[in-house]
Amino acid sequence: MHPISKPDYMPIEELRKLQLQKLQKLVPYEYERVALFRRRCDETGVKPRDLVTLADLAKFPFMKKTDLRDEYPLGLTAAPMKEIVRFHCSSGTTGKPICIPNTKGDVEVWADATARCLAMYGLTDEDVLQVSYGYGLFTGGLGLHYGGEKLGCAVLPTSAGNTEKQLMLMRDLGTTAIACTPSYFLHVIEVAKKLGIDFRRDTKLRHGIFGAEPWTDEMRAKIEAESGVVAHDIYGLTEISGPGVAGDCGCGGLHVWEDHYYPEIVDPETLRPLPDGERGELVFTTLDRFGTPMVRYRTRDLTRLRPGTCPRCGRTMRVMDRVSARSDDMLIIHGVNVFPSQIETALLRIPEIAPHYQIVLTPTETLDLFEIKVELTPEAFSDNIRALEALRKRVLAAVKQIIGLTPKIILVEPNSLPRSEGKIKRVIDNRKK
Ligand code: DLL
Repeated sequence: MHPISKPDYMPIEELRKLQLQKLQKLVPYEYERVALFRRRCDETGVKPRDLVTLADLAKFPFMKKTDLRDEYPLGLTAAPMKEIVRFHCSSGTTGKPICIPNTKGDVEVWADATARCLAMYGLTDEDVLQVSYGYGLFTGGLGLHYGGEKLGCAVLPTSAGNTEKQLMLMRDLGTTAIACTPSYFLHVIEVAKKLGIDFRRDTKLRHGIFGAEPWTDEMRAKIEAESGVVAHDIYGLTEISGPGVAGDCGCGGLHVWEDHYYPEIVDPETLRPLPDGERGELVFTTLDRFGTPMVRYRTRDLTRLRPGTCPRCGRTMRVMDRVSARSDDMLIIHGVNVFPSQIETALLRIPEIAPHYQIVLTPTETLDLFEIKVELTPEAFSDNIRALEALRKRVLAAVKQIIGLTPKIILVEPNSLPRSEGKIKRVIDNRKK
């Protein structure tokens, strides 16, 4: 075991005690310094001293993304500017950005969390880690960079894009692990194929560290089969630090580093806390962040915390299911709730379909038009109309079986849909315009 992983196995009672101690420091700190939080607590009639047990956290008010937007740029900042060493911002999909100032300690804690993920995936100081997440206001690049350096990896900070050069450096410098969005890695695979590069034969690449967007188990299987890497999941969000809040040990879920980030699951409608095992909205309280501390931040991500200790690795930090959906990603189509990940699951079970698709919704005078553009693999692409029509019907049946609706399936040529360097946009909802 790498020394960095030691806290992962902390006995549960010790962990709960530590969490309470940290909360009893964090909550008064936030109350004293962040006016919005103080006002909300006062309106709710709760005081920091009411936090006597971990269960008391449920008495405190929530924070959400609109609070960060409303308080932009620095309304939720708790530390003086001389203690701030870095800003990260996230634009989100609409409107004003959010801005998260980090102290030196915040950056160190975040690097610790990310390094622990990397160690859990099996990386060591022998690894060459190519960081192909974007560097800049987005947390992906710098987050993995600091985590990789903390573990002692040789970090190659390529950022996203310029894929041919990425592949050259990967070969020349012996990259063993790449960190990027799963959708960008799909593009890296394609470009490698075009250049005649076989990852297994021509590179030392063994690990992919993928996150920042939902990706299904079917996508994971496809990536692993095509590239030979082990595809690891990494989760996080700017408001809570960035990548590394949780990672997977191979058990199919993600361990949350609970000594730094305290997770809760709440019912997204009633906002009541739910017990481990039940699915709902993930909420985090940061235990060690002082630049922009968060008490009960609503992530909008839907998942559940698995009860008990991980049977695969014995880490005591709770496992959450992979995040396949955000509550605000849900599409209401013809009155039915549909998550894009359900469509991805259906499509990727069909071998002739490449992992590239786009969901397009357009208003009409009657029912909204619901189309799915689906890219064919080069092998499946042909001018045999009958074969293509049969394939289209199979795709439609697979999608219909999962979502219960009948979209218009449009098979498109290989390489015709947009590719991404960062988070991919798979839904074009013209109804919102
Ligand atoms: O995406 C941080 C990150 C960078 C995570 C690199 C992993 C790797 P934001 O841009 O603030 O931060 O977006 C956070 O992205 O609330 C989820 O909805 C989604 N997300 C992040 N990781 C995953 C994942 C970064 N592994 C939002 N699976 C989160 C599914 C993810 N969704």
